[in-house]
Amino acid sequence: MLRKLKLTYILYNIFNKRKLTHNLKLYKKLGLKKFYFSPISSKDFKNLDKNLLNESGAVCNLADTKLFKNIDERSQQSLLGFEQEGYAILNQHLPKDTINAINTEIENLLAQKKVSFNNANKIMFAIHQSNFLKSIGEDENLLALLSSIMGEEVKLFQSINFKMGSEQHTHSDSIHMTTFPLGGLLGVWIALEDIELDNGPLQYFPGSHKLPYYLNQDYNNEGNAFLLGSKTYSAYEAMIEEKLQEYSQKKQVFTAKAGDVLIWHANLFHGGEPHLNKAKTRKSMVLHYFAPNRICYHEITQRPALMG
Ligand SMILES: O=C(O)CCC(=O)C(=O)O
Repeated sequence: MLRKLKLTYILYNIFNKRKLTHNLKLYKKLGLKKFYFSPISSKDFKNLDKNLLNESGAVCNLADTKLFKNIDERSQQSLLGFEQEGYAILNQHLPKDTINAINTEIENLLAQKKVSFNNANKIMFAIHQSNFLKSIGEDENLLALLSSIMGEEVKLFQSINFKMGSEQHTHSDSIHMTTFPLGGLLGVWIALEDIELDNGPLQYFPGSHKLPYYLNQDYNNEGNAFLLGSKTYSAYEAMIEEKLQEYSQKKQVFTAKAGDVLIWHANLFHGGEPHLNKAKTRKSMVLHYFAPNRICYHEITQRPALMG
């Protein structure tokens, strides 16, 4: 019950002021009467003009970025198709020694108990415990490439490390890391070892980013002034499953070599395939980037995002 009370989150937010003030100047521009700790969700934006937040700033053209110029032609073609497909694959982007160093860093952080697996078998925010991991996510060439894809500046928000496949049902990250205007998020998925059909590869649905953004109102989860919506996360997953059928979306599976990278759009449907051979690991790292010129929040719990 406490998890459905908006007050619970408000109290939590009050003690995290430093990480939550980022939305305030944007609320002001939109004329939204909110405090840094107030709940926020798509319901608040229903009659608002997204053009009021149009501070995109100058970013480099994709083809002019250093990273684009230095990758192979297949990866360049994939990047050029991002707008159409909603994803791009950079082949063998990270060298073997970097991959080994990331895996060693995670082992060390686990041994030192600086990070741990949560109940979904994920290590959240290891970038907050390791300057080395943070530097991978904040590599200036990667940031410049991602900003060019977004058409505005992006900032590293979150990391997730996996040792085994997530087996996560298909979803769009826009239900977890939502922005107003919509679309201000990118995911970067890095294979930290070779990943085949039997160790839980990433799955994704090319072109699905062009489907509507499915948010609380689409599965009757808006709640009221005091309570969050009452639906479970599996109700969201069931709705996405229905949409995949309704729009005949075709799945692809990312069997990857260590060092391969897949970048996805904020609304690309994706998830984890079953991890069939548990004798094998599936080491990977996901980095999520927000466009800080947009309001960044979590639609389901209606919480502003904690920007570290
Ligand atoms: O790595 C996976 O299996 C899925 C990851 C994912 O869905 C995510 O980070 O949003």
